[in-house]
Amino acid sequence: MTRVAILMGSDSDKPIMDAAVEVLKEFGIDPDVRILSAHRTPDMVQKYITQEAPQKGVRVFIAAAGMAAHLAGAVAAHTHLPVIGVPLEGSALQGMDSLLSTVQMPPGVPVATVAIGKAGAKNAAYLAVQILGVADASLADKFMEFKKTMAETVLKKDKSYGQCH
Ligand code: RP5
Repeated sequence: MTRVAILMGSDSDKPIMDAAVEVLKEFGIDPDVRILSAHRTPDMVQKYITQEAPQKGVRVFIAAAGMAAHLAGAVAAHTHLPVIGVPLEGSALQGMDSLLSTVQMPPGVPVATVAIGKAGAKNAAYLAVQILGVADASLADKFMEFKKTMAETVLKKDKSYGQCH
């Protein structure tokens, strides 16, 4: 059983999406990671979303793809659960193509789209944790602890920078 599924359009997306897996693991979530493509394996995407994922207890989907990135939209077409889209680089258009094809969803079929590339992969995982935290107080506490540590790290850097100048 797992509460988060990470789908990516190709194994060439994996080096970037490993960052999302890492963040989720820091919060004690071992995601179901699959290579499924909206264009190359459309039937498998539908089968996974409607049959396999519900059996595994998935509550949030993260879908990452590059180029004409329709994976997140295709996932959103088949589920009532929240879908986070990660646009990836890799084409002549440096990810602008995937950003627009992921974010520009029609009304009624939202995809929560994060930044292009690795920063987006990490934020997709953080957002999934925040979504699950709505109904899981211990996960919400862990997220607040993470924010506190992040702030302390910045303050520490500020302090050491100040001493150098
Ligand atoms: C997309 O096309 C994938 O998500 C990937 O980012 C891109 C290129 O795929 P490969 O040709 O590397 O398999 O569907």
